[in-house]
Order: sequence, then structure tokens, then C-alpha cells
Amino acid sequence: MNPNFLTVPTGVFLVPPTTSSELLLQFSLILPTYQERDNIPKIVQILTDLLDPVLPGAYELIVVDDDSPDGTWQVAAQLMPAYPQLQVMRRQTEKGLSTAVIRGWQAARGNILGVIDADLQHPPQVLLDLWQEIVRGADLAVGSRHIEGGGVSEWSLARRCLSRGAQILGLLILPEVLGRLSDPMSGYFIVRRGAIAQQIMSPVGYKILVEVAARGRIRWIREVGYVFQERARGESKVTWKQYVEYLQHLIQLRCSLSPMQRLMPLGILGLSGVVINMAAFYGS
Ligand SMILES: Nc1nc2c(ncn2[C@@H]2O[C@H](COP(=O)(O)OP(=O)(O)OP(=O)(O)O)[C@@H](O)[C@H]2O)c(=O)[nH]1
Ligand SMILES: [Mg+2]
Repeated sequence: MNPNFLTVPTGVFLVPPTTSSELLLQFSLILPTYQERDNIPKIVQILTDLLDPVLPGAYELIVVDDDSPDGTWQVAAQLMPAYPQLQVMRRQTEKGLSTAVIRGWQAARGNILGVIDADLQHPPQVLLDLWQEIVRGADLAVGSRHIEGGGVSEWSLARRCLSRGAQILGLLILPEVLGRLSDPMSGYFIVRRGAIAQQIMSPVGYKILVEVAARGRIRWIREVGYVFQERARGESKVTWKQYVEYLQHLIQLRCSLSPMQRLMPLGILGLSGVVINMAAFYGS
């Protein structure tokens, strides 16, 4: 088997610590995929053109595909000879966006870990701005649709309401976590390995950022605005199931955060975050 073709055993979701001598790279970017065969060649090309000048030989792209029936993993694997920084993971026994990202990070060799959608809805060039924020010292750099420079392109009113409703629900259940982020629903971010290393992660569903912000040791967060693009190829996988899983995820986190955090769900930090976020809702 090609050594770049990864299989990671299932188990506890621990990201290895930074001190490992195997960590040779600066940056590992995960592209979770399901049924994205038409998007993969383009996004790999764009990301390579973007990152090669900034991090020559010091980064990797890891496609984590859940055995897509359209053969996304095969298409990605065929690209590997042309892109030495590309690795492909095919998962056959597990499914789910968040766990795919963590699987990718478990296999990653970079000190900085990131995630980007593979369907080109996250503008790739924003990655360099996120990277700059990490270079300046942030533990977590998040692409946000709800700050200056951010937005969504052609979302229906129903989808906007669902997205905002999900955010408000999250603020009510986990204010000390979601209050720190203007766009906790974002799936576009970079985090220092040290901030999540050896933290047990057990995300459910789509919202991996919520899991990282809740369980990571995140001191400094920076946000960069981005406009969520419309899909040009392939189909969305979002269904009602993701909203149910999101609620399940919030409750699971609420129950498992430390007793101190549990005692003050509406503590000063969280409450100020709620106020700021509510203000942002009505302002946007
Ligand atoms: N490995 C893996 N990737 C997934 C899974 N579900 C979605 N993805 C990928 O995660 C990214 C985001 O999924 P989308 O379905 O596009 O969700 P979205 O961008 O939030 O919503 P849309 O605007 O409706 O497309 C894409 O790259 C998907 O291919 C999954 O179960 N496993
Ligand atoms: Mg999408």
C-alpha cells in the first residue's frame, strides 16, 4: 500500500502531543469529503498554488473520505503522484464530518492543524489570513461569516433563520463556549496542535469548531471574515439529522464540561459573549 494512503484505527479521539519527533511539518489541513469527486482536483490544485509559496515542503493536505460511493477517495488517490503533500484516508467503518476531521488530525504531522470544506464554499485564499493570525500568536483562527468582510451568498431566509436559531440555542446552552465566537457554526478554522493535544474529543455531527472551543485549551481566538460561496458542483449533505445531532452535541458538552464551568453557565465571560453576539445579530 502507498505509505501516503492512511488507515487509522478507531479508538479514543486523542490528538497526539506536539513534542513527538515525528512532527516534521508546520501545517496539516484536513479536507473532509463525502461525494466530492468533481471538486477534489480543483481544490487540491488551488490549495497547492496558495500554500507552496508560503510553506514550501512544510505542509500536507489530508483528504478524509467516508468511502464515498462516487469514488472521491479514488479520485483523490490518483492525484497523489502529482501532489507529494497530498494524503488520502478512506474510512470504511465510520461516518461523520466531525469525526473525519479528528481522524485526519490524529494522522497529521503538522504543528498547526486546520480544516476546510472540499466543495469550494470556503474561499481558499482566506486560509492565508487565518495562517497569519496563528503566526501572530492566536491559538485558534476562525473564518467567520458574521464579522466585517463576512457573509453568505444566496442563502434562503429559512436557512438563515435555521443557522441563527442554532447559534442562539448554542448560546443559551453553552454560553461560555459559543459566546467567544461570532460564528461558532463555521467549519473553516486553524488551531494550534498544543491547544487540543491529549484532550479527549467526542464530537457528534457537523460542528467540530464547537467541540474544539469547548474542550481545547484556547486562550486567544482571532477571527477573519469570509463569504460562504454557493456550491458549483456536487450536493449538500445537510439534512435535519445534522440539527438533531447538533442539539445532542450541545447537551453532551454541557453535561461533560468541568464542574466549575457547569456551575456558571451564565458566568460573566459567557454572558458578555451572549450580549455581544446578540448585538451582532441585530446589527447584521
Ligand atoms: N468525511 C466526511 N465528510 C463529510 C461528511 N458530510 C459532509 N462532509 C464534507 O464536509 C464538507 C461540508 O459538507 P456540506 O454538505 O457541504 O455542508 P455545508 O457546506 O455546511 O452545507 P451546504 O452549504 O448545504 O453545502 C464537504 O467537504 C463535505 O463533502 C461525512 O459524513 N464524512
Ligand atoms: Mg458545502
